[in-house]
Amino acid sequence: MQALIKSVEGYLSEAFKESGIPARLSDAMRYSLLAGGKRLRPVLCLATARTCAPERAAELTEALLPFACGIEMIHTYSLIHDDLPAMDDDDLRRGRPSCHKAFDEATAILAGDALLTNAFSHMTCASAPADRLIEALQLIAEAAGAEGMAGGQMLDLLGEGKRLGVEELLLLNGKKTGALLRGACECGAVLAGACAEKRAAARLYGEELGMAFQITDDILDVTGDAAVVGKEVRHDAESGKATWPSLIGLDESRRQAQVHCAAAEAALDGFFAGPDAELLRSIARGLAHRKR
Ligand code: GRG
Repeated sequence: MQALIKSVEGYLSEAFKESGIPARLSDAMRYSLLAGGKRLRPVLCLATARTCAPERAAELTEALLPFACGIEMIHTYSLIHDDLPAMDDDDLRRGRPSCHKAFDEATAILAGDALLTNAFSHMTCASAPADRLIEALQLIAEAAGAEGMAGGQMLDLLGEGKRLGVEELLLLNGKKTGALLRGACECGAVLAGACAEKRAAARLYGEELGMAFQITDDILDVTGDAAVVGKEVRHDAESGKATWPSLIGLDESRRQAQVHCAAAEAALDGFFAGPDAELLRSIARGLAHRKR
């Protein structure tokens, strides 16, 4: 995991230094991008690709790094926009002032826009056969777009102050949080040229991980410490959001998180083995106990 994170950090630290970008815009983009996220999505993309073609693991890391880091850029854009006053209105992100607090709202909007758009130019620089690359680009566009994360954010805003049921919350979470995590895993499999069965297993793993991730995020909002979590806590209840703890209670939420983590691990069984499959398993296992 640490080696993959190091590769991701190395790539991201060189991004958006170009002289053609107005300094204030590149400063805001790099401020948020290099603020120390967990880098879960690019790691998932790379580890899934590597476990689909273990004999080419090292070569794949190098070849797919621009794609994996593009996913992190999309994720960072979503956090910047989510923190805006018109959305979740959060002053703290990744342990420091949100982009619009450190800069200003207009700059934060543009930094998010540019990260999302430029992510696609980075992703096209991945070395993979053209048909696989096009399919992966399509998948990640759908995961981030209206059918996926952006659509989930819309449902989230529409749900504020309403008492959503389990089915509605599952749909909302599957789009808002799950789509990009699932997309990262599936794209890794597609880019590595995995067969249909392995691709479906990677997708299911990402889907279950996404559910566990959102449930633990909701739990952390109730039980976490802002200094450790790196963002404001007790925010969901204040903004009238439907969450797992509010719907099924804390204990049952913890149990459900475990259930989804176990299901994520189980999705890998019979399809993936070796060190990268172990990494994917340990990510699923660690999720239920995450502190940030
Ligand atoms: C603005 C289109 C648009 C979408 C926003 C990201 C998002 C959708 C909402 C954020 C709300 C939220 C806290 C969702 C829970 C899951 C989530 C995305 C958590 C943050 O991801 P981490 O924990 O963050 O991987 P780091 O900082 O580690 O990268």
